[in-house]
Amino acid sequence: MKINRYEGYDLDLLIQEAKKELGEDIKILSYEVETQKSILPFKKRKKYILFVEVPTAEDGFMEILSKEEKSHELDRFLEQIEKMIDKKIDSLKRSESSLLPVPPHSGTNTHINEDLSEFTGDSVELINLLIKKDVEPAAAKMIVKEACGLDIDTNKFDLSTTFFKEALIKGIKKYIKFTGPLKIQKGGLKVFAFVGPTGVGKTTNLFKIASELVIKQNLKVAVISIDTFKVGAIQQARAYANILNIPFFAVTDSKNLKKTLSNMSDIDVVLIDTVGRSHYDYWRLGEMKEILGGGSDLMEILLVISCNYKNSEAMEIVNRYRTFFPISSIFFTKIDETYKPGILVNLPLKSEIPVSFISTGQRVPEDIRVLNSERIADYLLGE
Ligand SMILES: Nc1nc2c(ncn2[C@@H]2O[C@H](COP(=O)(O)OP(=O)(O)O)[C@@H](O)[C@H]2O)c(=O)[nH]1
Ligand SMILES: [Mg+2]
Repeated sequence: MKINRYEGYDLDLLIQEAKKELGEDIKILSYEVETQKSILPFKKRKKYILFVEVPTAEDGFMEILSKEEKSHELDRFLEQIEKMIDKKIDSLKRSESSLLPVPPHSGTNTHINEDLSEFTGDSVELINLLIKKDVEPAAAKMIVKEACGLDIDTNKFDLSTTFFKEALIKGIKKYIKFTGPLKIQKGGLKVFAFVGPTGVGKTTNLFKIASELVIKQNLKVAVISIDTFKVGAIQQARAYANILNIPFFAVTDSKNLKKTLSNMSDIDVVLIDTVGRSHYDYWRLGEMKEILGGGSDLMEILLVISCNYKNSEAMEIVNRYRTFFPISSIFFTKIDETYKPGILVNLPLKSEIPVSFISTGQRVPEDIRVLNSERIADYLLGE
């Protein structure tokens, strides 16, 4: 017996394909389902593997095969079935483990057990919507409550506006501080340092800001990189600086940073790029604190955090970095890579650190926006 194997994401299409190839009366032996994981949870999809018997001429001759040949044929068939059963068991084991309870940070169904008894009407709907977007329940309630009044009939809180966006803006404004655009004065040196874990988008976004300042605001900008750890990272920053035709310096200690900064009399803004240190690496974070200390009185420190992070992970990063650096704002990146942007609310609300910018993609310089309450409301209400 010969077995054909068809792989694809639509079982019906696979059956059609088999029929096209082998005729209408196909014999389906079995099929397997594999759930394929993706970094994006909503992109999870099922892959099917369909096994169909191929009606060969040999099958017709089975009757005239010798007893020995028949038993060989049977052995081969049984062997194939055994293999298929083993594979099936493996795939069942795999799918069983993917059915384990989802950790609470994912936000899935967390709203079901949430006590919303003090709310009624639209406010309940809005709170549940926020929770689905991974806003922590307590934060969702605080924000929505801000836009509520007491309903006379039920004596419960309900939205005092019919517009969700308006309600959210009110709550967000109450609890989250926004720095607005960088505050820069021509002729007075300002220094901004970008810190945060590796790969969050520090270098890329520093240059988005540099481009805006140089091209649109006609300011004199210099870039200092203290990124001495990640191989190639200085080259990346240097290449961007060359394109913008702005001065670029690589610095490895605090003395050198102080000296470099003291020679910036004709510069309006210095942007400092740093190496992405693991937030668990106290030694290296301490080393970076040491170096940045060389420009401390002038400096504002932006902590760059990717919206991809789980809430608990992001909070951990903020807590660790803030023990080393006085963080002036949180700079969010990669909003385009998540559809659950609750982190935009949870992090500033819990940490009480203001937020500054949001990076919306990889394009330099266009994919960056100053973050404000309206934008956060749009992200939370977006599909
Ligand atoms: N999708 C997406 N990618 C981004 C965003 N910001 C930066 N990146 C990408 O993330 C990667 C790491 O960026 P990089 O600036 O080198 O990170 P660094 O290690 O923190 O300096 C690069 O491929 C960037 O293009 C963003 O907002 N969205
Ligand atoms: Mg970098």
